[in-house]
Amino acid sequence: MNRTVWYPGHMARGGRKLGEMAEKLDLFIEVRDARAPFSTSSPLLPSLSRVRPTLLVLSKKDLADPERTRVWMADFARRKEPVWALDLRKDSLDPLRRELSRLRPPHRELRLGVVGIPNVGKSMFLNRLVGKARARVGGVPGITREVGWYRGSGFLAVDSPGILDPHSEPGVHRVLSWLGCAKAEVVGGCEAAAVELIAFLRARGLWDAVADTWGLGELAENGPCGDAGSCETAGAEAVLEQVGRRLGCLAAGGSVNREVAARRLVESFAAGKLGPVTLELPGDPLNPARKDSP
Ligand SMILES: Nc1nc2c(ncn2[C@@H]2O[C@H](COP(=O)(O)OP(=O)(O)OP(=O)(O)O)[C@@H](O)[C@H]2O)c(=O)[nH]1
Ligand SMILES: [Mg+2]
Repeated sequence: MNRTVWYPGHMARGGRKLGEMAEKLDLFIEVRDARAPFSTSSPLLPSLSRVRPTLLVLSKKDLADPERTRVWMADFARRKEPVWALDLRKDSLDPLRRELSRLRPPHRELRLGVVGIPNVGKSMFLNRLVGKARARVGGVPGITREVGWYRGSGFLAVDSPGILDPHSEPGVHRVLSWLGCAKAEVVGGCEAAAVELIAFLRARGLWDAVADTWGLGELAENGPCGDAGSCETAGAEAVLEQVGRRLGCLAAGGSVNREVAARRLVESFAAGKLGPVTLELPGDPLNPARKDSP
C-alpha cells in the first residue's frame, strides 16, 4: 500500500521552536487521547522530558471506556507518573491547578508548555486552564499552527501546534487516523482507514458495540478467502458495504459509495459518536502500535 505521511511544515517549525524554548519553561504538560495513550504520545516527549519535568493529561475521557481508563490510571500510578484523565469540556481542573501552584517557583509565575500530537485537545485544555476561550479549537488536526503564549492566574502557558513523527511505525499512524489525530492519507486514504478500523475492532471484540449503535444487526457471511489476514480484510470490506447501505451512502445505480461510507465511519468513530471505545491497554500483547509497551 502506498503510505503518504502527512507532515506539514508548521510541525517541523513548532518542534524546533519548542526545543529552543524548553529551557525557559518550568515544565511541560503533555496531552494524549485517553482512547490510545500509547499511540497518541508525543514524539517530542523523550527529548523535552530530559530538559523539564512532564505532567500528563489524558483528554476525551468521556469518549473512552471507563473500565479501561481505570486500568490505565492504575498503571500510571504504579509507575509513579503524574496523570489526570479529564473530559476537557466539563471536568474540574482544580486538582491539576493545585499541583501547578505547588510547582510554582517562588517570586514568579510558573511557565509551562502544552504539547502533544494534533487534535488531542491541547488548545481546549489551555483555554480551560486560562479560564477563557483564547486559543482556537477545532475537530480536525492542524488547527494550531504557531507557538503562542497565554497568561493565566499564576502562570504563563505556551500552546503549540500538534506534532507528529513522520517516522512512526504504520501501526501508530493507523490508530492516529482513526482518532482524527492524523489525516487518513497517512494510511492510504479513508477507505483503507475504515477497513483497517473495522478489522481491528472485530479482532478485539469491540465491533459489536459500535454495530449496535448503527443498528447493523447480524453480519453477512464473509466471502471466500485464503489466509486469516485476507479473510479478516474481506470480512471488514463486507462490513463497510453494510455500513454504507445502512447509512444510505449510495452511488448512482444503488451501489454503495465506499469512500463516503468510509469517511462517515471514521469521522463518527473519531468524534466518539459510536460509543466509548479504548483501543489500547497497558502491556497489551496485541498492541501493534508501540514497541515500548510497559
Ligand atoms: N468530547 C471531548 N472532546 C474534546 C475533549 N477535548 C478536546 N475535545 C475536542 O477535540 C477537538 C480538538 O481540540 P483542540 O483543542 O483543537 O485540539 P489540539 O490538540 O489543540 O489540536 P491541534 O491544534 O490541531 O494540534 C475539538 O473538537 C474539541 O472540542 C474532551 O475531553 N472531550
Ligand atoms: Mg490547538
